[in-house]
Amino acid sequence: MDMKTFTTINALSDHVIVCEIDGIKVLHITHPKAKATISLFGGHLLSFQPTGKKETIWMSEKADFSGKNPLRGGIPICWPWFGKAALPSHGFARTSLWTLSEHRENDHGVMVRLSLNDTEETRAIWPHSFHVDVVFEITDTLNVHLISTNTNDIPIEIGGALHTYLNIGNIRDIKISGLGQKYAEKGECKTGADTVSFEQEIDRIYTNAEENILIEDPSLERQLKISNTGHNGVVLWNPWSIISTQIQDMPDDGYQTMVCVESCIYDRSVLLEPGCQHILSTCISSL
Ligand code: TA6
Repeated sequence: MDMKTFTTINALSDHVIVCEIDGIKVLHITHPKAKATISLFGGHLLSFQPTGKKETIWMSEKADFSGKNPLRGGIPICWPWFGKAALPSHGFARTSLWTLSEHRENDHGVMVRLSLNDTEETRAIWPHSFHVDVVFEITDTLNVHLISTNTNDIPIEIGGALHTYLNIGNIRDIKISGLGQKYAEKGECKTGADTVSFEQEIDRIYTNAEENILIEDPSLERQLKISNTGHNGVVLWNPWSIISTQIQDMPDDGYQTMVCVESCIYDRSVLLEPGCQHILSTCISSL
């Protein structure tokens, strides 16, 4: 991200500074292993760049930092549901203000933990108490863990996604493997090829992905490796040209340099017993 657009507020440590953009507080992390930015609005990672490598994450230059709408790009946190299981679409976590609850650093990198608890506002949308943490480990790889805790005395059903927008050279050139062959698209179950390339909109939930998903990106001369856990599906999304022009906070040609590969719990399929936790994770490395 272009840090010129941010105003520095204060330093929390050698490697973490707090900045502000349009009233939204952002943590800017610079470490010998990597740099990253994380917004407290949405608990949202905006960028991650391992040292000596190109930016991993795609962020829309038209993203709306007013604090009223979800941020387009980065890693939006969809929670406590994915998609239109209820309203608002993708849940309320991505438009909530998270608090910084912990940060630590050593020679390997920086760890940041943000937290979210229920409020009167969230209970009006979803009538449960909860505690959610998102832990970002910024090292030469990026690890993100979304930890949901049921603080009620009844079981609750949760879903969600780490809706990662990856930065790619050109959507027409990439090839993705490791997604498996089985997917659901527009409500239909289908079987596809082992390797996916793009020539139109794709919005699928893969239900049998392998441990490692690989993106071959010849224009950026790299491979991205994504390993997800705690999920029951991997969402693959690129809106392509027509939908891109309909998405207000995305440049018309934005679809050419992004692809979403998401660690997803669809259908609110995690039943959390009282006092129990669930961890949804994604780990992204640039090879
Ligand atoms: O994860 C894919 C998806 O659910 C698509 O269907 C598409 O709508 C996308 O997310 C973006 O959703 P948003 O609400 O952020 O515009």
